[in-house]
Amino acid sequence: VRNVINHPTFKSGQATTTFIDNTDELFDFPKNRNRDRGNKALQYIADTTVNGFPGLKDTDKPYFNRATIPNFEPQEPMGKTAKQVLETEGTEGLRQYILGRKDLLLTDTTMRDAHQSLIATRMRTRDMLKPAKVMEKANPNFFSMEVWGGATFDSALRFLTEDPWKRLEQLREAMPNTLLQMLFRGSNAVGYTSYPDNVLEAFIKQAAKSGIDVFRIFDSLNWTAQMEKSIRAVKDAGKVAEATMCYTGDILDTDRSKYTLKYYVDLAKELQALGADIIAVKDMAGLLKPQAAYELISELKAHVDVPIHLHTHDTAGNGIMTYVKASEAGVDIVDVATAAFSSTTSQPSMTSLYYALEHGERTPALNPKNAQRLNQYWSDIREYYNAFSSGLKVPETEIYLTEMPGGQYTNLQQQAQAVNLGDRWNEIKAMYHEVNLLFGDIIKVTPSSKVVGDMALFMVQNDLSIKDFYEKGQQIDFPESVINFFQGKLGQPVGGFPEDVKNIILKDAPSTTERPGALLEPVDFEAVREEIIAKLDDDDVDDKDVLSYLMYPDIFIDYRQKLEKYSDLSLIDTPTFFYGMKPGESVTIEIQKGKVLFIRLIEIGEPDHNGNRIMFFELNGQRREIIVQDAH
Ligand code: 3PY
Ligand code: ZN
Repeated sequence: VRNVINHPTFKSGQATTTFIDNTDELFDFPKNRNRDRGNKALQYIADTTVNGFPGLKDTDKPYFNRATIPNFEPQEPMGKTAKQVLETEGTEGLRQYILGRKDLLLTDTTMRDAHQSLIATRMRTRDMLKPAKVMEKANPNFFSMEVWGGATFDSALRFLTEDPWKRLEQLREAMPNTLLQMLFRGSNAVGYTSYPDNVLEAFIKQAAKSGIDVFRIFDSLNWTAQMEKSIRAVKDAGKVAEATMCYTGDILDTDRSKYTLKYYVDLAKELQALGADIIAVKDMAGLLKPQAAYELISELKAHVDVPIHLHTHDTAGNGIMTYVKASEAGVDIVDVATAAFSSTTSQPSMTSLYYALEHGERTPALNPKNAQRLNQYWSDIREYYNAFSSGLKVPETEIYLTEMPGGQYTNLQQQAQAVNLGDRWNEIKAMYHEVNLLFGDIIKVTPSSKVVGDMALFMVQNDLSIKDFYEKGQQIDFPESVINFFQGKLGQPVGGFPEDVKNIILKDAPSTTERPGALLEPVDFEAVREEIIAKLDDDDVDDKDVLSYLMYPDIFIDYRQKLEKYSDLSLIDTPTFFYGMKPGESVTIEIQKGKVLFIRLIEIGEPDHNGNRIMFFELNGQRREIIVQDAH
């Protein structure tokens, strides 16, 4: 009826008796995602209970403590926060504010790199949102919180059925006085491939609008040509361009001549000339040893006048020492995580660093007691995700040889397990090192690190040695990512490609030395919107959806279909989201403020001859039956 009375023909009084029969659009009913939320949630819980969560072993739901926020005494900020400075005095004011601080400033990576590097980026928005407001009150003096970018965008859509944009906007609202920071992969944005310049620009503009203040922009080969456009776009948006140098090798090893102290100082000068507001040293694999940190930071401070922000991973166990030496050399900001999400492949612990620097000139303005209190919450949250922590349990100094990024470590291990090479992990790591040398000793960070990882897996899987590569390579088809890399699709590595290796890999395939983004046609955003609407048969597609689709086309469509089938899954508690329910168990889902679904699983029926099971639930006291196809 609503379609009829709102139709222009009807409104203008021109509808005749054939109006309904001849007007097809009257039968286009708007989708109502909220309709029948209860049944949709039950369907998700039933499916997960019977068939498990993708990628998790079939286990009974473990018992978890309920993560609650402990009491603490709110802390007063020391004058204006960095966010307030940016808002009132702009990027130049912020630069001076950072340089004028004596204390070592901190960025909290718990909600981005830390969980990316420890639990395969599986942390859900609800677990971040719950403490977000109080984190700002407990510790208002952080320089920034890294909460977005890197793999979080992909993971939210692909594994968590969440809208990454919504996460950002919710965190923005919860933390109005803190700079929010993201990791931006230069020409690869938050994906693994190059995007046209107008996509990068639109993405940055939207991210700024949705809440990002500080953009850490890197290129996976340190090729500044691929960072320039993004730096410009961030500055045009009035936000902070943190241009990044990825650190690899060892500047103090005189046998290695590629990534030297001079190389980094020259690169920093170049980034400053391109308009960097801050320069980040991104030590993604945790290779920057303490003494090297001292020398690198001292030289950078002597040669550039923008602040230096240091990022490391604690894989080898020397992270705190590296930060202490960097602090002595005058580094301005460093990245840390809450203790429960720190150490090994993640960042060093914020409270460990605090105590390492206590009573010194550069003691961070952290309230360690509050940080410890809130860490109780994070410890319980970490338990929820235990099944995804397959990484290191202890420091691994072999990383100095392997040079594998913290964010890749758990992922590659999972990839190896998926192709039944789990027990050859040590061989894979050794091969990763050999492949890196074969490729000419490249910077390894997403997506170039994935190329090295894919090749290492391929070599081990096919029992190939480097000698075999040279002898039989002409007859071998190499993985697609490796071919793309040698074609120049990720850009140009420092010192170029080794020609002999390139010929063996490419055979007759063409290659380019041009910037890949310059070869791509600009995207017509309206045409893409139409394409999505057609695929989804739903015209509820906004600018953010278009950007998500451009990053991950199939995954975005899949995400929207899951959303349609199950409704908003972010409302389900994390243990139930991953493990479903046990017979006899009750859970509650608050679908709106004050509107709560009480769910009890009564019984799981036996499968019929088609493998269908009936799941008997109680929803707000009423019996409901849900059918699930048992995929076992
Ligand atoms: C990412 O690009 O996701 C990274 O964390 C690189 O270190
Ligand atoms: Zn990192």
